[in-house]
Amino acid sequence: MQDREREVMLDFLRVTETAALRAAPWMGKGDKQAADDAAVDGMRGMLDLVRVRGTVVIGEGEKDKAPMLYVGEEVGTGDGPEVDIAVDPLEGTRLVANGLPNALSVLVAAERGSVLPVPSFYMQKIAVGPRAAGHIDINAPVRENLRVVAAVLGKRVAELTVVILDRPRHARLIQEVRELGARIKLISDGDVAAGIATALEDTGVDLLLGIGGAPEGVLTAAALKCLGGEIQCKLWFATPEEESRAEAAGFQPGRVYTQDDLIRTDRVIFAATGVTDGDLLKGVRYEGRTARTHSLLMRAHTKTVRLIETIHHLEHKTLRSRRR
Ligand code: VTB
Ligand code: MG
Ligand code: MG
Repeated sequence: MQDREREVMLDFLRVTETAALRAAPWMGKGDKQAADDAAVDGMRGMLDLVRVRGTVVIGEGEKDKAPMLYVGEEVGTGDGPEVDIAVDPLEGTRLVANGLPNALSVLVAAERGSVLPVPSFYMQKIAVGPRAAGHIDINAPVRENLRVVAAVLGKRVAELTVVILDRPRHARLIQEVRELGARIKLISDGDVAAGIATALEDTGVDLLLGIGGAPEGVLTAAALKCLGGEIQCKLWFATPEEESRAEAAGFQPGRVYTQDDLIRTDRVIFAATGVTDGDLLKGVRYEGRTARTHSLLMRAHTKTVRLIETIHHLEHKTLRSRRR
């Protein structure tokens, strides 16, 4: 994709901004499906305007189950660089439905063939920011990872903050981290935001631990490549059936995937826009007839991190749609 990246980056930002603006009115309405549909529709509509030959490799699922942004769908104007597109139009649908923090719209674009096309399995994950990168080991005991991360961050284990998805599958992990004395932030959803938060100053988040979505792992990997953090993931199966399906698709259970296995290039762009207020980004705010968005736009090649605040004049704007 070389330096065409510089030209298309802002267009990708428009894509996540539009998805966030479309999802935002659904905050607190208790309808996660409607929030998700709005984000998907806005994202898909806006992608039509980006000058790339894009193929969705991580999206809303299989073609027969998703009307838009399904795996294999071609997006973009059809000229320009060939790219893999990985998206979560609304990462944290339930967060929006309940008005809870850290819902994001996320898009990753990378050189064609570089994004691991992992289906919607689960992955066990450990993620940290730049200072602790190179020091973690997903196969080591939790105790060891906490000890090492605390040491490189110049803290005591008791001063670490670990984010864990609040799920029954994490009962033992939570107990273990508590026994080791670290602080925990239990989240109902949104481990992409949590993974990224480990790599940004001022979020108060040191580590992400636990099992979340595999597609979310790939999106987090792209962000951490840009930020110099590290993520290690292993596929995790809820059922033996899932395990055989993964093996049939060529995935090796037990294999450790790092950010460089999930995204095999540094030609990658990451864009995210906040939907609800969160650790990294503020959510969509309305002021009169304008809406304000906060986004993160970055690429791994130069590692430039842009925090972009945008004022949208809603009456001068059609929040693009695919449906009409
Ligand atoms: C995970 C997590 C996501 O949904 O996929 C979670 O990675 C779903 O987990 O960040 P369960 O199946 O246990 O509910 C999110 O929290 C939001 O998409
Ligand atoms: Mg989604
Ligand atoms: Mg998600």
